[in-house]
Amino acid sequence: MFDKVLVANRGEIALRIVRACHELGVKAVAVYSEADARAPHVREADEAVLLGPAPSSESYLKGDAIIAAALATGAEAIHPGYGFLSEREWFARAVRDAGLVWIGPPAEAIAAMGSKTAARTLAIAAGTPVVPGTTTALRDADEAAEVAERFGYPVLLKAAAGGGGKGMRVVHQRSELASALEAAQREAKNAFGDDAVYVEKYIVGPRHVEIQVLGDQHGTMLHLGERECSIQRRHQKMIEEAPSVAVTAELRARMGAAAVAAARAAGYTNAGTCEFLLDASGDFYFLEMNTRIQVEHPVTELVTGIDLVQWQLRIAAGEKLPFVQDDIAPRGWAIECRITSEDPANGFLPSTGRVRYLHLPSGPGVRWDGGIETGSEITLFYDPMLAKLIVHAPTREQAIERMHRALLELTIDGVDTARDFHLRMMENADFRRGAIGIQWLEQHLDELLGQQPGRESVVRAAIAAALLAERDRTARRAGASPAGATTEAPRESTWLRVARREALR
Ligand code: MV4
Repeated sequence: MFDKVLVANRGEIALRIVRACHELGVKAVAVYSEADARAPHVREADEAVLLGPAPSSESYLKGDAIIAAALATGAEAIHPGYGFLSEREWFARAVRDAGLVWIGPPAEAIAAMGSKTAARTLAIAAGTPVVPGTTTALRDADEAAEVAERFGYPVLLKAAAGGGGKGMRVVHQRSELASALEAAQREAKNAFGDDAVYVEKYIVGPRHVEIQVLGDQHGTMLHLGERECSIQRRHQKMIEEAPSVAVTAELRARMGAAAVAAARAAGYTNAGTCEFLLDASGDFYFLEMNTRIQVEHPVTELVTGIDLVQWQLRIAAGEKLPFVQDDIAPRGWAIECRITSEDPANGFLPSTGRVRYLHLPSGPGVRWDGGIETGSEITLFYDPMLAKLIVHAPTREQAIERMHRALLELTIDGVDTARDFHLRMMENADFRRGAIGIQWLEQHLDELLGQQPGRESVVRAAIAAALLAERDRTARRAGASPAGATTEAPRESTWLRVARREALR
C-alpha cells in the first residue's frame, strides 16, 4: 500500500478519499484554492498545498501544479475523484509519466471510452447491446436520413466527443434533419472542438440504469450490480438508488455480464460505470462508460458492503480482488439524495451565502457524505452539490421512510437547498411505487413544486410554532401542565413538523 496519496479534488469527494486513505493507514495530501483555505478537506488531510485563486481553471484544473505538489510532498499516487481532471486522458498520462501512480483506469481506457463512437464500436465487438445507430460520424443530412429511415423516427443526434447529454438533438421527421444536424455539429464544435456527430434511434421514456464494475490488474473484472438514476433534471441526477425496482436477479446478471464485457474490451481496470437505458420491455442498451468514481457510488457500497474508494487504492497499489462474482448480491435498499445549493422553489436557481447553522441527521442506517460545515461559504466557483444524504434499510419502503425521517432531521441555514424537494419526492406516490423514468421529473416538476408552501407560509408556521412552544415552556415553569397549548405538529403535515423543529431550536 502507498505511504502517501495526493487527493486532486475538493468538497465531499475529497473528504471521502481522505477518509479511505486514513482507514488504510495512508497519509493524504490535499490541494486547495484560495477560496478553500479553511475547507474541511484541507483540515482533515495530513498536509495541503495551495494551487491558486478560486476559479477551477486557476486551481483544481492545473494538472502541472498538482503533479508538482505530489512530487514536492513525496506522494506516490494521485486520486482525481470525479469532475475536474478525473477523465482527462492527458492528465492520467502525465501522472504516469511523472513516475506517479494514477488511481483510476489506464489513460488508454479513458481515451477509448471518451469517444462515444469508439465506445460503441468496442461494446458491439464485446457483444454488449447498444442502441441501434451508427458508429462513425455522419457525412451529411442525406446519410443521416438513410440511417433514420432504417431505424425509424424519432432519432437522436449525438456528439461523438460528447457525453453527459451535451450536444444532443432529437429529430422527429426528415424535414427537421438538416437543420438539426447543422446545429448539433456547431454545438459539438463549440463544446468539444470536434464537430463529429452520429445518430441513434431515440428510445422514448426509458430508465437510466448503470452498472458498477471493478477490475484489478490481475485479470479479475466484477460487476457490483446496478444503480437506478432516472430521477434527474437537465442531466443532473438528484436521487439514486440501489438496487433498481426494474431489475431482477436474472436481468442484473445479464446487464452485469454486458458491462464487464465492455470494460474488458477497453482494457479497463479500477472502478468504472457502464450507463444503460432500460426500456419498458426489459431491453437494455449501452450508452457510455464513465471512467471515474461516481457521485452516487455510496448506494452500491451500502448494498454490497464493498468500500469502492478503498478498493480503488488497493487495486492501484497492485492488490488482487479477493471476491468472486457469486459473492456479490445486493442486500437491502439504499437511496441517495443530492443536497445541492439550489432553490427548488425558484427554478433550482443556484443559491450562495454562508452556512450559518448546520444540523446533520444521524441514527440507524444514515450516512452523510458532505463537504460543508457551519461557517462554510457557498460560492458560484464550484459545483452546487454540498453533500449527499444516503440511507440503507432492509426494504425500499423502509429506505424511503428512513430518508424522509433523516431529511426532517437535517437543517441547513444560510443557503437554500434541495432538501424540501427531496422531502416532497419521498412523499410522492409515483416515486414510492417506483413508477419513474428519465422523463418523469421534468414532466412532474410543476406539480411537485406547486404543492410546496411558499417561504412566507413556512416562516408564519415557524413563528406560530415558536409562540406555542414558548407558551408551553411558560406553563411548565409555572408548575402547571400545559393546558391546551401544545408544540405537537400534526403527523400528516411535513411543513408543520419542519416549522416546529425550527422553532424549538
Ligand atoms: C439517449 C436517450 C434516448 N435514446 N440515447 C443523455 C445523457 C447521455 N449519457 C445519453 N443520454 C440519452 N441518450 C438514445 N438513443 C436518452 C438520453 C437521456 C438520458 C439518459 C440518461 C439519463 C438521463 C437522460 C435524460 C435525457 C436524455
